[in-house]
Amino acid sequence: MDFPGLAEAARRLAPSAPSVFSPASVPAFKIYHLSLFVAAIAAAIFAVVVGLMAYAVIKYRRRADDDGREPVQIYGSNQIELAWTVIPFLIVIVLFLTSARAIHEIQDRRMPPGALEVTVVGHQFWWELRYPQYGVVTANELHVPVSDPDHPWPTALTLLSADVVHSFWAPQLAGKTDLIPGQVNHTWIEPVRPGVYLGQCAMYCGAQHAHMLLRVIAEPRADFERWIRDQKKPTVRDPLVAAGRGIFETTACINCHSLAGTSADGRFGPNLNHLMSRDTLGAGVLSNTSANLRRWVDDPGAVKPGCLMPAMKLRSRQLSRLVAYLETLR
Ligand code: HEC
Ligand SMILES: [Cu+2]
Repeated sequence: MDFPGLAEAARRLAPSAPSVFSPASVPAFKIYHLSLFVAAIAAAIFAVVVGLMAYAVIKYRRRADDDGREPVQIYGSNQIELAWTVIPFLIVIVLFLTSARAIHEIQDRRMPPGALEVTVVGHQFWWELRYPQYGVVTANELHVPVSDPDHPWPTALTLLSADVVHSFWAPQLAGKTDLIPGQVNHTWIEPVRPGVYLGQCAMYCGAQHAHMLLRVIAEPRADFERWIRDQKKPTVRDPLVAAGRGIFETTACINCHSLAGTSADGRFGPNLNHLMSRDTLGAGVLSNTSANLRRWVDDPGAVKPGCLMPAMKLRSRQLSRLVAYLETLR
């Protein structure tokens, strides 16, 4: 049997290489074009300098009929000195003006009314993602709409930190912006192609900094709206997993995690609403399968050494029940 839908979904979900050379979002295009322009000027300077050097080396090489006397020396030439001062100066002015223009276009962009707003809070070693317009909270996987040039729908990001300095960087979508405790920073992305874009904390923040991964899922408008609707639905409460829910609610899980419809309202760890709608666990260290979920809850430090969730030392049966309950959070 053929599953065209699945193949399509796989293609859409396969993340592309997180390279600044394959931009997919409006600010990333601006940065990319600027870097090409700067590289072209640098390449032209390189070619001129190396070309003149090669010319001099070859033209004035030692020859068999050299008479051993020093050639005529030239001292002071206003023309040459003027040329090598004025030309570099003009080049610097051009580089300065083009960079200033790109920075202005990115940093001072006025967001159209209706832009999606997301608050990103950096935590040691995961990303908290809040959608104040919709009352949705999630972690590590940032769903945003694809913007269509006729109806731009950019995403305005407000960047905060709960602990130390982190940095938000999805190379295909925008330049880096730091998340600094006690300071509110802003940036924006505007993907123009659907896809999964990988990102990474770009400021060393502790033991598991390298595993503070981010996935940005840019979806066509309808898919994004469906995702929001699904996230707003109450999490399923299956009576068969009541035992697992009991374990969750009577264990320290609730002090660190929030879960709508339960007594859990901690903010130290990721919000667990619709946990199973995420592709990964632990900010990208594990794919979100039932075996991995069990591994994670059993001993997160074994998977992500130094991460701030302790091993809860549950007995195997308790763990099975708890995981069965978590698996209903679709
Ligand atoms: C001391 C606070 C703390 C306690 C207690 C705690 N957690 Fe966590 N939990 C965290 C932190 C912090 C993370 C994020 C770790 C990271 O990615 O670096 C996390 C991550 C998770 C994740 C992965 C979420 C995701 O989207 O990646 C799950 C699932 C989870 N915890 C379940 C539980 C369960 C179930 C319990 C109770 C048995 C529990 N936690 C107890 C702090 C805690
Ligand atoms: Cu970091």
